Amino acid sequence: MTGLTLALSKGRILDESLPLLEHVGIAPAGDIDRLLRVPSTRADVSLVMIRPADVPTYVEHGAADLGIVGKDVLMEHGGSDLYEPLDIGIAQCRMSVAAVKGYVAPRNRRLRIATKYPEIARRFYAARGEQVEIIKLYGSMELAPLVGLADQIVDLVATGNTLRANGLVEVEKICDISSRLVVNKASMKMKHAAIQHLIDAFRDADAKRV
Ligand code: PRT
Ligand code: MG
Repeated sequence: MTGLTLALSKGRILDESLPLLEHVGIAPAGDIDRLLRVPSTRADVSLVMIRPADVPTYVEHGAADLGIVGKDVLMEHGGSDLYEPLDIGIAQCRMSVAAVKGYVAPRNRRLRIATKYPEIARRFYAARGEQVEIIKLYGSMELAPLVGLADQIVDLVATGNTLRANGLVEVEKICDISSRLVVNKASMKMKHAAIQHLIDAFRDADAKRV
């Protein structure tokens, strides 16, 4: 039997992954709040719980055969050393530029952009020929324009409540974001039948979910 290791993104993606996994016949068989490695109710599938930003690395290196991760993380990670066969449609949001309501762009200096996604931001502004200064943050981007750290932020928006609550407005959407199934390239060859079966099951589960 070919065993498969599936990497799950901890946090909000995990919350939305579990019901989908159940449709696929996979449930954790252990305490996912404490254990980093958990067997599943399917003898051929084991689970590893990982910080979202680390999922592409685990899958690229074959430490996990498959993973579930946000498109934002994949775009920021860059490269194409893994397959991305399926949009599983969970944890939907969008990547947007936001600024203080009524904000006017400075004329005498470069725009300052605060973000957890420097690569996505760099590509976005470069594509429109704007030279900007990018300030890398690890969270609470919404604060940066309020205290003069940045002119704009590049961040995820779902309901827009966080922006509104902080007096910010969405200036422009960069792209839509959802979670993806990713697969290690060697595993796709070596364990093709088992992985294809799982991809099909996820596709079915997503179709039935609505
Ligand atoms: O928190 P930690 O550093 O451990 O990891 P993480 O932030 O990467 O994990 P987590 O659990 O926050 O999950 C992030 C993943 O969920 C992202 O990679 C996205 O793919 C997905 N996702 C979907 C979101 C949102 N929706 C979302 N709304 N991630 C973050 N947000 C945040 C956003 O950054 C902003 O602060 O929620 C706020 C906006 O939400 P609204 O509804 O107020 O607009
Ligand atoms: Mg978070």
